[in-house]
Amino acid sequence: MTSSEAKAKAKREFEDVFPTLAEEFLASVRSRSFPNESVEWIKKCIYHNVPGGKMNRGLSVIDTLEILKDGKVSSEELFKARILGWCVEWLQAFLLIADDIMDASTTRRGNPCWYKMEGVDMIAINDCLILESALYFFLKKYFRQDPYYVDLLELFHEITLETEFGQSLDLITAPEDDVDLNRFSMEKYKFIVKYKTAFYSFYLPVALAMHMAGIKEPSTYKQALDILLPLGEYFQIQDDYLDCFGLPEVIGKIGTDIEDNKCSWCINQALLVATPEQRKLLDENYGKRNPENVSIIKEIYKQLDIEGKYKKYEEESFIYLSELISQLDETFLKKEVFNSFMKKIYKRTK
Ligand code: DMA
Ligand code: MG
Ligand code: MG
Ligand code: MG
Repeated sequence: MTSSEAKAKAKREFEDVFPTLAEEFLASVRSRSFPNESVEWIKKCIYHNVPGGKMNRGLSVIDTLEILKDGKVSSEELFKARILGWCVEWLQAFLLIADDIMDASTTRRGNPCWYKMEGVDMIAINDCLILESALYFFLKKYFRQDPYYVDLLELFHEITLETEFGQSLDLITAPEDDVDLNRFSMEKYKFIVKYKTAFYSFYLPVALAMHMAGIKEPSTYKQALDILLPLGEYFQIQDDYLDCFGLPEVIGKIGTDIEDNKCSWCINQALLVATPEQRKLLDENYGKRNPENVSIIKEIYKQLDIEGKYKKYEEESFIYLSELISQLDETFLKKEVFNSFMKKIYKRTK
């Protein structure tokens, strides 16, 4: 089997677990004698929001466990790693439903955002909370008897909180109808993305696998964090670049960062080099919903070669992150955990 066939197989086996989880959760709704309309609504919400992504986060739990245990993973452990992988994907579905409402987005994964679906609207707020709660239902069902159950609970709770703090700063730095580009800086940017993205997308999947692998030393988790947070920053910079320069049919979503007045990597880079005239245009046109204002911002990004700056940043990041990984002490961890993550995201276009 070639490595891409092996990858496809691992993905298929991961996906195969999903209907079981969805069914178990729906059965728990039925067991409360809820009318069928409730079950059908929640089912539709689950199938619209949980599967269908790239599943990098979920698959990373399994990949990490296999690397940490040198491939000596029993079929029961593999199954449990897949459950944890899906818990990350359910968490992500919860975060994305809320994120799309708050960012006034229209599409996600090539479909309308959940709150944009016929008859959904603000019911989506409660729906996303249900998806969040579902992951604790799965943790209880499959991990209640394990010595690391409390560690998993604490980890999910803590990482969710870090993400919510990050989303909070992301949003208050981008008020509607109050554009003030002086609020932005690369320092603030890095702070936002560490919290809103890096913890849940990078540290969480690896830390889950580490718990399953029986790793206990807090210093080992710290070692992982010190590499995964910079990797997460790189990932969100890619996301910001793609928001503006990616193809909607490839990334599956239509960018909104300029309209939303977001403290994005692109605007921060532009602010570093804009002439006073360009700065004036940025001030006058950023954070507006009108497509004409947006195209003026994109024109300045073009003049300032933000794309070129991004390509350079991407090359430099790869070197920096590879160096960081190469320095890792492998007593309790393995460089391959991080290199495999890097491979999943380097030069991604979606
Ligand atoms: C995403 O930031 C962060 C979370 C916690 C979902 P974003 O709004 O840039 O994400 P996207 O571009 O996918 O809407
Ligand atoms: Mg968003
Ligand atoms: Mg957002
Ligand atoms: Mg984005």
